[in-house]
Amino acid sequence: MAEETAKQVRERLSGDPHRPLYHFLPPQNWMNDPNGLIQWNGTYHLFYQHNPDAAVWGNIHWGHAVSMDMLHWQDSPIALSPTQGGWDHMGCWSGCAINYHHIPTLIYTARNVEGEMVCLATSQDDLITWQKHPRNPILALPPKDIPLTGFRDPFVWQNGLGWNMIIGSGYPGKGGAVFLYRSNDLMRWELCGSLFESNDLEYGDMWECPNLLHLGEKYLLFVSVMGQGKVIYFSGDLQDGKFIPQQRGNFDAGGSYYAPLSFYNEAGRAIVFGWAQEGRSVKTQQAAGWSGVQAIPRQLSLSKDGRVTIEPIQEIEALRGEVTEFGEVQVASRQAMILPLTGDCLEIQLEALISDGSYGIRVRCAPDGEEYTEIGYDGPSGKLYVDRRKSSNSPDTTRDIRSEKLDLQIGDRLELRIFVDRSILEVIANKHWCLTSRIYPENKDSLGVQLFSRAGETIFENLKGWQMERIWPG
Ligand code: DQQ
Repeated sequence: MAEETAKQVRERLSGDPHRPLYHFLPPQNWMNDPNGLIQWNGTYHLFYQHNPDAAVWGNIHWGHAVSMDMLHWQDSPIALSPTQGGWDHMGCWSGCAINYHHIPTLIYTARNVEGEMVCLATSQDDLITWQKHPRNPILALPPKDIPLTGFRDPFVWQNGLGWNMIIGSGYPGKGGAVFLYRSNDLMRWELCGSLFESNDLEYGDMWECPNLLHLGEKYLLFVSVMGQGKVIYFSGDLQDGKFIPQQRGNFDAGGSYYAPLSFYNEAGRAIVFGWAQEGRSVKTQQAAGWSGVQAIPRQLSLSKDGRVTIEPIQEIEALRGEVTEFGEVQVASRQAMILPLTGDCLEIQLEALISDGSYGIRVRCAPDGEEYTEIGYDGPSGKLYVDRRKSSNSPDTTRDIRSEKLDLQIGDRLELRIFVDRSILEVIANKHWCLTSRIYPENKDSLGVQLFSRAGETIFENLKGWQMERIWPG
């Protein structure tokens, strides 16, 4: 029997009520980190860590999809596969894409029995098929004689006539590290020492997927902390190959967002994609036949005080369908209000003043009140939270509360943008604080939206909800 096409696979899985309808995910099976992001002659390319054979991590290839707007995607053939007996025989792990003298070039982590090495592949047919370089590995060994927790995820950018590369690493039991290399030809790399390291185990001892961006006058460095499932950022200066941090913070505190990768598009916008991990058992993921979603691409900048500014790409507004505008809504103390807005594919915006009370919104609410996910601001602690303890009746899902301390004072305005897409929830507050979560309501009628005010009256302002258009069959 002929093999199913990607389109047929997508149609086959489209009956699954947890499959997002306006976020990117592969036709089937496993996806983790975004890789090799690049805009080439106008077209966006997203590569991703992919197991083509199962909905679990393993046998890692680079999947590939293309888009004109970072929203609507077309599946392309697999770009990189492990070569039997080759440097990457245990997996083609994460890396990036660059334009090297007009040659599309992927620089990735080759995993083998000896460890992690850096390899390179190029394309001669518009980024569809890729040839691994005969001189691979282009960087075989980590800095000599230092025990390291890992040595992977090259992130490369042009620096004058040469190229810089940073690699994620760390010192066992001590802290994370990012190594800096330079090259003129991508073949010979000279170690310039560590760009930045930490001896604070609060930030783990292995930093995966380091990214460095030049944003205005300053630099933004972010890393994914292995074992903690979180992404942290530092902003500051770069001096003589050393990163000097001035500000730090969480890139996303929802507990589901990991291994983000950034790039500059052709217009010079700094854009980041990130993997939204599942929040249910491996067994359930395998039974579903798919695992992993890409969060909505986010545009990055730095505010004057060095805090990261994160906004969903403006292109997302093209997916807005029917709108319900509520304007100002008052909710009395200890009351909840059911809104005439329902759905599992929504964007919601709202504003409210910071007070010492607690208030927020619930999405994916069941009519019987059994299931809902609460997004709230807690005045006494000054935290924004996502509470998933009642998100699903299924015992197989993660039930937790994730929160982020907001640097806002009483009387300041809290501005929330909330994206619900079946099993993924993304919350962005005041363009700074993000909480990405996965939720799996069991009840097909868990579609309601409610406002609540727990202590004191709350006035919600500029409240709007949009039905979002789907990009996949479903
Ligand atoms: N995922 C890749 C690694 C990277 C990790 C392997 C982060 O290269 O460090 O799939 O999720």
